[in-house]
Parts: sequence; structure tokens; C-alpha cells
Amino acid sequence: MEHYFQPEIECASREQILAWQNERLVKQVRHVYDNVPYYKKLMEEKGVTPADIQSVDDLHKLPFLTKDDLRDAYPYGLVAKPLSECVRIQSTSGTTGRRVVAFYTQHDIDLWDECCARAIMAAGGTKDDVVHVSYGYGLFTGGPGLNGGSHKVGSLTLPMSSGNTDRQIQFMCDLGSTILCCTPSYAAYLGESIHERGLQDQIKLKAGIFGAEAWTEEMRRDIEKSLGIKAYDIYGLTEISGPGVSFECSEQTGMHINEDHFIAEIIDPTTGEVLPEGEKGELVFTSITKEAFPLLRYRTRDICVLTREKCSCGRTHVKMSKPMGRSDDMLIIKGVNVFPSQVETVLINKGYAANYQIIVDRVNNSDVIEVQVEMTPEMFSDSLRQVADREKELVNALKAMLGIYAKVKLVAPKTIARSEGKAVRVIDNRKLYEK
Ligand code: DLL
Repeated sequence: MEHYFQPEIECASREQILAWQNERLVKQVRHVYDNVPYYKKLMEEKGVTPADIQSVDDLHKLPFLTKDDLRDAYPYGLVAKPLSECVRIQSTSGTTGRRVVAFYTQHDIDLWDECCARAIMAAGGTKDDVVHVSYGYGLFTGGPGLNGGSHKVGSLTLPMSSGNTDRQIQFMCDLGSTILCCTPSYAAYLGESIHERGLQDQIKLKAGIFGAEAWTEEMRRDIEKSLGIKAYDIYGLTEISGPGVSFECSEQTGMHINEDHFIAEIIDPTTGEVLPEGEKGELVFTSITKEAFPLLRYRTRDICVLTREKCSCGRTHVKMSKPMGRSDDMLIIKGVNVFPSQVETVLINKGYAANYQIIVDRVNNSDVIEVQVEMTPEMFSDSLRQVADREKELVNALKAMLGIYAKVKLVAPKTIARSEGKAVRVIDNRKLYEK
């Protein structure tokens, strides 16, 4: 049976959703124009006034916001409420450039928690569940978001945060955790560690809510098998609130975007033109209910497809596909676009676990790519000849998927660092030469 946190909203008619969006957008544009001089200037430069925005149909008239704007306006330039009314700051996990900081009023936190509660209930969560949150707590939005959602559902919440895998597993066994929330790479690592300790029979997990990084369908199947659960995707970004901007339902064919709070558009990343439904492009969000940090037409850099096809779960909100990578994560190797997810698909289909790293370099002015992947413990006893054959097999499979030659290096089990948060899949040494 499908569970909903707010059925009247999650299953509202399309007309109702549009009516909410129209009304909230008009109000939000006025709020931003009056309170954020930075955005008012952008609107003036484009010759738009709040009066020009009467409904969602007028959205395209507004200027885009990008991460560069957030950096320019750092730290307080996009805050739309007096700081005395803001109660929280969260920040991105980004390691390069200036951090992005986002602000919340109590109202913003309540709505964010509700979005995460919808995700937990869509994964089958109820007040009888023990929700084990292994996303990082602190500036990262993962821990606080799922924690807040779990409270709203009324589940027993275990605020584990990330790290200390032994303690995670012990608590999971002792306290009977039923829903695990963490990054997919950490879920895979937890699965591996549970099997190593022979504790799989003591685990009561039934579902997992995994997001914050790209993961493939192949990886989903691996995690589901290893932990004996159903694995649900969850998406979000700090700038727009955090996890719960969209979430998967029982159908597992994309994530419902909480359209009563966020209007989604897909644009051509090069021209900025809005694309029709069903076309692949960059996802753009307008937050229509946030008070403290209301971004209008924020370019996420995430590439995906939207669909309004009827969903068997009963929810009516638009669905986004799994992001196919970020436009800024995409590697261009010898002029060919390569997404780490393509490499992952090949590796898992060939029987490897998702323990890999992609190393890109420039040798004699030419790009080279090497994929390092761990052998499984069974393969580790192979002869050198067998290892060479396996490497060759992967080179061919990668060539078929990517269209270019990638060197493959099989490494011993456990030699690639495990991640407790977002996994580092790509090391691009070419960046070193660009400075
Ligand atoms: O990662 C928020 C989050 C926490 C989402 C926990 C889900 C679960 P940021 O650190 O600001 O926020 O990173 C946002 O991560 O633009 C995507 O590129 C990527 N991302 C987030 N969720 C997914 C997902 C959090 N389910 C950036 N699949 C986004 C693929 C994802 N990529």
C-alpha cells in the first residue's frame, strides 16, 4: 500500500498544482524584487518588473541565477529576510571555490522537513520505523534534512551522521534500524562491511533512501541485493533547500518534484532556451515558498528529463529522471563527452562492484583516461594472464560504451578509498596544468 505524508498535496489535480504555482510565483517575485537588490538589478538589466510576471507562463521572462551569482553575492547578498528572522545556515559540500551558503527561516525549515517526510513515507516509512540517518550532520544538508523529515513522520530517528562504520553496524543490529539514509556509495560500503562481519541476518533494514550523488540502476540492484532492501533515490541541492526537492515512489521510475514548492524547467545548457517536456537538458528551479533564500530560475547544472506521465503511485507531481551527470561533471576526453555513470554501468554489468576511480591526464598534449577498478576477492586469485584478459575485456566494453580507448587497471580488493559521504570518482590531473 502506498503511503503519503500529505496526500491532498501529493495527489492534487494538475489544475490545483498550477493554481498554487501561479499564485505563489507572483508573490515570490514581488518578495524577491523588494528585498534582494542583487536580483532586482538582474531583473532591471533584463527589463522585467514584477508586474510582467502574472503566471508560470511568464517565468521565462525572468533572468537565470547561477552558482557564479551566489559566489558574487556571498555571503548575504541574496538573503530576502532580515537576519533576525533567519534561524539556520547550511552550506554545500563543494571543495573548490567559495562555498555556497543558504539561509532558512523556521518556516523554510518546516517546509523542507515536510518534503523529506514525503520522501520517507514514499519509501514505506511510518511512525513505527527506525530511521537510521548516516548522511553527514553539520553544514551538509543531508543529515539535518532527513532527520527533520523523520521527526515529521514520527519515526524513531537515529542521528548517526557519517563515519565509524563499526558503530553504524552495531547500532543497526542492536536498535533494529529499518530505513537507512545515506549516500549510495556509503550504502554499498555498509553492505560490504556487514557481509564481511557475517551480520546480514541481524539486519532488519527494509528500505534505503539514497542520494546526494549520481548512481546507476546497476548500483541500485547491487545495493538492494547486498542489504536485502528496496533502494529509493532522493535528490536535492543546498541552494534550493537540501534533500527532498524530489524523491522516488514505489514505481522507481524517476523522482517526483515537490511542485507546490519548486517550479522545474529544462533548458538547453548552451542557449538557455526552455525545452519541451521529454527533452534532455539542464534542470532549473524556482523556489516559490522559501522566505529567506528564494532563488528564482536557478541553474542546477544537473542534466535530466522531466515527465508528466501518469504514475502508478497516485502522485501527480512531475517526475525527473535520475540526473545523467552534471554538465560540469562531464569529462571531455579527446573531444568526447564522458560521464562517470557510463563507466559505472559497464563495470557493474561486468561483475565488478562500484569501487572505481577514473584518472584523467594529459600526456604529450593528448588526453588519456585510466579506469582503476577493484577486483572482487574471487578474482584476486586469478593468474596474471587471466587478469590481463579481464582488463582487455573491460577496455573493449568501455570502448563500446564511450567510443574512446580507456586504459584499465585492475587493482587489489580494498585499495580504492571508501567514501562515507559523496564518493570521489574522478581525478582530473589536467586541471593542474590549466592554472
Ligand atoms: O547533495 C543534498 C542531498 C542530500 C540530496 C542528501 C540527497 C540526499 P549538495 O551538496 O548541494 O546537496 O549537492 C547537490 O548533488 O546538484 C546533484 O548534482 C547532486 N545530487 C544530489 N542528489 C542526487 C541524486 C545535496 N539523487 C548536487 N542523484 C546536485 C544524482 C544528485 N545526483
